[in-house]
Amino acid sequence: MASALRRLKWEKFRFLNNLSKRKSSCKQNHTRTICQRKTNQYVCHSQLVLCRTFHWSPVCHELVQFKLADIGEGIREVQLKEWFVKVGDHVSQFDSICEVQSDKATVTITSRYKGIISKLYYDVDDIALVSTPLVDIETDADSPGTTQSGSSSSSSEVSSSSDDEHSMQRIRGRKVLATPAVRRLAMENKIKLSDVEATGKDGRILKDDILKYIEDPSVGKQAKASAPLATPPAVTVEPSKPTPVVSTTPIQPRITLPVGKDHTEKIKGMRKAMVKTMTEANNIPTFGYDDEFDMSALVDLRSKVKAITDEKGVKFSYMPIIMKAVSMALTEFPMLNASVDKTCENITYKAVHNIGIAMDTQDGLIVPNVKNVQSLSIFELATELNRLQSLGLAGKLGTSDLSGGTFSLSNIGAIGGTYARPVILPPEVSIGALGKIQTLPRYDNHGNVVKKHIMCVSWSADHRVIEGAYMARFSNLLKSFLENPGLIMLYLR
Ligand code: CAO
Repeated sequence: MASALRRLKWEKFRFLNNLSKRKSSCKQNHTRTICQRKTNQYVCHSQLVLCRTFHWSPVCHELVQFKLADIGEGIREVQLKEWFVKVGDHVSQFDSICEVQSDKATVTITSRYKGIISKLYYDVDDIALVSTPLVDIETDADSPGTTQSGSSSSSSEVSSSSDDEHSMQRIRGRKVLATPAVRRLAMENKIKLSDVEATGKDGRILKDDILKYIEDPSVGKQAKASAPLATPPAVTVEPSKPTPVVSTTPIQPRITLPVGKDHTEKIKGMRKAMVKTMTEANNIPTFGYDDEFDMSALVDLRSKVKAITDEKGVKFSYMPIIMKAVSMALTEFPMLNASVDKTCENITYKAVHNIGIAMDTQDGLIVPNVKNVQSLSIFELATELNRLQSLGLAGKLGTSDLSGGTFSLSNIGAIGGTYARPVILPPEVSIGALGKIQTLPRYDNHGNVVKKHIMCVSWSADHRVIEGAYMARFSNLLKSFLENPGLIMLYLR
């Protein structure tokens, strides 16, 4: 009996000795006793670490409040979806405790302590807030979470900003997969997860990977350099929306290709003429008007006529028909085939229709014109257009072909595009741009969706002398000609 009493006193002495060591290891610099005996519990108030002793024993079980760590992506609360443990269960480090769901991700929370679950703080479907306790764990004496850093510093599960850094790390654009406990282990050892080679399922970084990296950091990097990129993405953390990665530094090219030097040259030739004309054009108050024409009938007609003109060696595009129709419409709207003087005091209605065609050549934009379109047949127009086009491409157009225009067309659709904003060629007062003829769905008169060949036409006119309504009426008449090529035959002189 006396020896049993002596043994009990000895155990009490050892326990108090341990307690004083614990006090001195508290990192909060408390000057007074912070772990004090209180209804057979020892409480470190600042860290919420409960050291419970139910009997005088050399083994000190700590009751740790395991808090919901910051799981990144700005998540502040989660819904508890499933518990994997119940009160009384023994858990080891990295064992799954529960699954939580945020509006962005489903996350499995794992234990960072070894011990017995003594309390669950939430029911399934409850909302748990980040930084609040999830479970209490009565830790084993050899629990890694407590022995590694000491009881006074190990209890808080709330991630700091450096935790965030760990939880959001990415490898080559992919999110690093690791449980919060593994992230914390990495953080405590100041290891970047992106430097560690992952050997877990779906590229997950395991505790062993971190430990291996601690032993030999060079292994992780070398392995990573040769690691295949095709590792499948996250399973445990499944972001419903990709998080944009915004770089704050400009991209530096990995390969420096030889770059030429800037060089300056004189603007001359056709381009010099363009500078002068377009600068002058910019002084004209211009309005724009757009419409779409159904070219289906014309596409059909051209395909039939083309075989005949091909036999005669004449390339037959849509332009000769469009030019003829434009000329017929200009006859009804002569103000568009006119010119004004520099001060816009006089307008001259032109007797002939010399229709300029904007041409894209190596030397730049040129606008030769087909003279007397009103008097030429469509086949003659095609022949004349062929001549101007071949001379233009050869850079051999003469002054007579390039001067005397009364109205202009720009078939930008021959290159591509739907709309353009053509610029008037002074002293002319209007110009039209033709978009690409595209196959598009449209409604017919019976409300059925049908396949149509649609071309958008954009007009520009000098608003000092042309009203919008005038231009719209002209456009409507032209539209009726092009949509019903039979009408061209009817009015052709
Ligand atoms: N939509 C669909 N196809 C078109 C088209 C259009 N708007 N315009 C021409 N095409 C077709 C032609 O029918 C021809 O088809 P095929 O090979 O089946 O016969 C093919 O495209 C080539 O036509 P093209 O360009 O040789 O002949 P064109 O008479 O239609 O046009 C020209 C001649 C000089 C207007 C044109 O070649 C050109 O240079 N356009 C560019 C104009 C330009 O640069 N404008 C911008 C001015 S502002 O900077």
